[in-house]
Amino acid sequence: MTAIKDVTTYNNFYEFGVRKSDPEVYAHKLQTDPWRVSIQGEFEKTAEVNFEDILSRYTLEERIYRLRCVETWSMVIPWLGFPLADLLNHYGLTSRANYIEFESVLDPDNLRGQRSSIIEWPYREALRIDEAMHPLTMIAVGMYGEKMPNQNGAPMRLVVPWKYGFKSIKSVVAIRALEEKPTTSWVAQNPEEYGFYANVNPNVDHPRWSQARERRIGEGGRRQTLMFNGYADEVAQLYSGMDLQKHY
Ligand SMILES: Nc1nc2c(c(=O)[nH]1)N[C@H]1C(S)=C(S)[C@@H](COP(=O)(O)O)O[C@H]1N2
Ligand SMILES: [Mo]
Repeated sequence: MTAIKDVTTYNNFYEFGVRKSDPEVYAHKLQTDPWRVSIQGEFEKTAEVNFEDILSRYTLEERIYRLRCVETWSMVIPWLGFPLADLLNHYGLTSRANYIEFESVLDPDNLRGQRSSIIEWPYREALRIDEAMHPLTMIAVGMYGEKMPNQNGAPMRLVVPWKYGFKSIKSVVAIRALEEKPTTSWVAQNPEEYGFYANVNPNVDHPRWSQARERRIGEGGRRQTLMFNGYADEVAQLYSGMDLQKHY
């Protein structure tokens, strides 16, 4: 596991600024209480629910996952949470639910990064329904046995371990089940550089750098990046028959 000090002081959370140190410095500005989550779209039951009410429904489990950022650094983090599928099933997906879209908090008064337009705010991400329902996909509410630090996406965030870190959207306020594929923030920002799938793939380079290797935070040297971040046995079948050079 990566040292907790590194995981909480070296972050990407552009709502607080683009420097790795910004989230830890400014995270106290994130207002997490109360925290309302909106469940919308192709569900049997839509809802506006308090984070505590979601939390009280699940027994938390610890999952130690690799996290590989598209920028080529990586970590190993012990998350606390529950499968996203359990939350989706609670509200009941309709037969038209083909994608799940997630939205982060929008609060430019407190989130200084949202006063500049590096991406279109609020931060939005999405998964195909089979990716969202996969047992490895989780909603994390804590790490290292404690509740989630603000800079890591309090009070609840997505964790999708076989995809580049930007898919694992922090501080989620809305979950929408959709029929059509939505446009996500990074795809809108630069579709040549960031794809919808964003599966970790050492054979498909970013236009500006190689994805073959990674720097594990806390280690010297570089490691070989693994296909699907090492989760190929669990997830490769989701993409059988797809050209992963095209669907990056
Ligand atoms: N809302 C939001 N979620 C986000 C980001 C962000 O800037 N804003 N950055 C992403 C990126 S690029 C990465 S690598 C991970 C980093 O998660 P960590 O800081 O907990 O390691 O969060 C992802 N989720
Ligand atoms: Mo990232």
